[in-house]
Parts: sequence; structure tokens; C-alpha cells
Amino acid sequence: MNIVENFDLFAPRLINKKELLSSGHRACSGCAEVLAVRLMAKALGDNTVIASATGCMEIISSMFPTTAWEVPWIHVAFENAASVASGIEAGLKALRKKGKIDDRYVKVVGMGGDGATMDIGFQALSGAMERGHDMIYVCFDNEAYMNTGIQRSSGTPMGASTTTAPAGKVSSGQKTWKKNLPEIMVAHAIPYVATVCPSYPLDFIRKMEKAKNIKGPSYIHCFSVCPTGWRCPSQMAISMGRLAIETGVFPLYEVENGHYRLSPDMPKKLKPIKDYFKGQGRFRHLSAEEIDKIQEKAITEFNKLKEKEKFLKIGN
Ligand SMILES: Cc1ncc(C[n+]2csc(CCOP(=O)(O)OP(=O)(O)O)c2C)c(N)n1
Ligand code: SF4
Ligand SMILES: [Mg+2]
Repeated sequence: MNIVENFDLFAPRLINKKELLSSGHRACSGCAEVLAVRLMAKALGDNTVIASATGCMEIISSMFPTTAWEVPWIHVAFENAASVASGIEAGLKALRKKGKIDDRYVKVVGMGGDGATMDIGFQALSGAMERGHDMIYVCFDNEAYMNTGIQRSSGTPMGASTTTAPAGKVSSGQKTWKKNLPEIMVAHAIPYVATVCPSYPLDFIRKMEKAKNIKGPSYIHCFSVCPTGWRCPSQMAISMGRLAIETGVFPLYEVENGHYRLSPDMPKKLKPIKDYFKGQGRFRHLSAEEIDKIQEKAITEFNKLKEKEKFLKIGN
């Protein structure tokens, strides 16, 4: 089944053919996160410098003495990808001013997983966005600390079983609702915030290119299916990403200077959340009542987003 309709027809004309994250990296088979990183690199092109927090995407791409990266890329600590990216941006500006480097525009990118971004690197990210650096920060959210063995993060969804929030006799997995980091970034009054998923590659590339052309801070939140940590078949990664969008679990939208737009890929009528849960081992333990409660909360959150779009639509 061709899951992404007409992709083969349009992709060669719309997507940069050059690979800036080469094959031969060590991601698990079916990893949607590495597909997202590859699409990001294609959209940003050669004139890019990346600061990457430790995590899956660092480990799989830079095993010494090899690297999969074809652009300048620096591995930094778990907590400071945004600080390092903002320092690179300030450094390039100073060198350009002194005439020590050519006038070429270079986009600086900070990247990290949900643990690196939503938990431990959050302070650095907030500071970099608030100071208004000309950079993009991309969070690759696979909803747990995967690289170290599936520990819960503030990005883990309610009800998911992880090694530090395990489902069992006394607990039904993660007890808290997923932190809404895109909205926290909107509250920083930055020019551009967007959510993306590699199951929608054209939407992904368009938003990434938009962020690239903005002079100022942008934040992109990427929903990244992790078959290993979510206990789902690796061949399901793309369709699982689509189900997250079709059920409203992870809405695709963008916010330009505080004005909202839901992606045209969002369906008019949402599918039930159980369709999304049923293919994933991390939700296997949930009872029908627990699923109903999560469903109710998901609809409330989605309606809040729709209200924001109604009153603060892009173009209004
Ligand atoms: C200060 C610090 N604490 C803990 C670690 C160990 N550590 C390395 S990667 C990682 C998990 C990363 O999770 P996330 O950011 O979600 O990225 P993922 O591996 O899921 O892609 C942890 C806990 C570390 N390197 N530094
Ligand atoms: S653990 Fe998950 S995110 Fe990490 S490489 Fe494997 S599939 Fe990708
Ligand atoms: Mg993670």
C-alpha cells in the first residue's frame, strides 16, 4: 500500500536529492526518528551547523571514528544543545562582522530528544529562545529516554508503560499528561513554532524550510515513532505516525507570530484513540475505562487547539 499518496510522483521534484545524513548509521530498523533527521537535513541543506544533545540520534550517527553527518555537527552534553547552538550563532555573527569569515548565511540548529529538550535541556532552550537567537531548535520526541532503556520523560503520554513508570498491579503506566512543549514555546513569543511528523514528509519539509528562512528563533516539535521503545512492529512506524495525527493525539499545526494554522493533513473527523493504542505494546495493559478517560482528555486538548485557531488564525 502506498501510505503517503503520490509521494513517489512528487517527491523527486520537491525534496533535495542530496543526502546530508548518510546511510550506514546504526538506528534500529523502522526508526522514524532517524527518517525525520534525514528529512530535516535535506530541508536545511549544506549551509547548516548542528549542535546535538546526547541521545539516540547522536549515538547512532557518530560512533567513533565514523560519522553519518555531511554537515558540521557537534555532540554536546545532554542539557545544553540550545546553549551551544546559541553560542555558535553569536560566534558566527562576530566573525562575520570582523570580516574573518565570508558573508554566507549559515543556519544554526540545536537538536535533542524529548528528555534532552522537555526535561533536562529545558532551561537552556527557554533562554536561547527568549534571547532571540537566529536559530532553529528541533525536538525529536519519541516519548521516553530511549537511548538509556525506555525511561519515562515529561513527553511520555499518559498510560504508556516505561521502565520507570511500569504498568503492573498498582500502576497503569505514566500517570501524568504529556507536557505541551509547543505551547510553552508559543508563550515565548518567538516568530515560528510548528509540529511535524515524518509520516507527512511534504508538510515536514515545508515547515522546516519556513523555519530556515526566518531570521530569529524557531521551534519545531517532531513526533518520532520508536518501534523499539513503543513495542510495535518496525514496518508500522509510518502508519503509526499517521494514526497519531488521525486520532488527534499529536495534531499537526504551526504558529506564526502567535497566529495558528492546523495542517490541511488534519482529518475533519478524528479516529478513536483505541485504533492508535492497539498496535503498541506500551499501551497493551490499559482497560476500556482507562482508554475512555484518555480519549476524553485528548478531545478536550484538541478542541482547545481548534479554538485557538478559530480566534488567532494565521492571516487574521
Ligand atoms: C546529565 C546527563 N544525565 C544522563 C545522561 C544519560 N543519558 C544519555 S542519553 C539519555 C536519554 C536520552 O533521551 P532523549 O533525550 O529522549 O533522547 P532519545 O535517546 O530518546 O532519542 C540519558 C538519560 C547523560 N548523558 N547526561
Ligand atoms: S531506540 Fe527508537 S529512537 Fe532510538 S534508534 Fe531505536 S527506534 Fe530509533
Ligand atoms: Mg526520547
